Amino acid sequence: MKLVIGNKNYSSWSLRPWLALSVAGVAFDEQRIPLDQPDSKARMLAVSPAGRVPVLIDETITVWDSLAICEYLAERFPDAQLWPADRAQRARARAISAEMHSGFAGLRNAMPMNCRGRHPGKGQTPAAMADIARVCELWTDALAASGGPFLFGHFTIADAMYAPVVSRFVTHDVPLPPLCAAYVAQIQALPAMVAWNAAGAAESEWVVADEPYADPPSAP
Ligand SMILES: N[C@@H](CCC(=O)N[C@@H](CS)C(=O)NCC(=O)O)C(=O)O
Repeated sequence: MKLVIGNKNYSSWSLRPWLALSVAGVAFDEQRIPLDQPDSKARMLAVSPAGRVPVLIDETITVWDSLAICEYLAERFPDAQLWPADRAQRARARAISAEMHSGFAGLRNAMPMNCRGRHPGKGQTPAAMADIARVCELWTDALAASGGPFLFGHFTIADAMYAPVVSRFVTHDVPLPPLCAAYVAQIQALPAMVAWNAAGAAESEWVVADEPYADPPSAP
């Protein structure tokens, strides 16, 4: 099984299935296609008709789109319990995962994922703050109902879907209520998340669109 991803520092969509695979303990190969390079699009099109990452290749099966990949993994590795076992909880986990997948543009645009960046206080536009309030509301509801430490008790796809939001909150030092701050710390402390962040920090590429609050690196 191979997962094709973008830069670990920037590719929020790639983080989701990568984290689901890693926390589930599935062995997989990784192929990295850095974003925003002259050959990025051609390399992505060579592995997926959608021409974007992430892409999962499981022998003859190719799955693209982060949520579709996570759904495939849940079906392929049922013992990993990537969705809650309870039908009502599963429905709720799917709803908040879909809400993440199709929404929160205000947050995404104003606070791009940049694991190694630290831009406290930046990006607090009205649209981003409205999205953050909704994220806090749904995290609080899920954590209060499950008792934590993850949104539905144990780690599920819902946590994977919100992991890039966690990363954005850390980069932009978003003020959070205690329960949400504890959840951010819980996700950041996952060994897989620690490994992803370290790998992202070690990358040398600079993607201008994802660095709105930083000066470009000086030429060597
Ligand atoms: N909805 C897709 C979005 C995938 C996506 O936009 N990926 C970005 C990288 S994070 C990409 O491939 N960008 C390159 C491009 O659009 O050319 C998913 O969930 O996987």
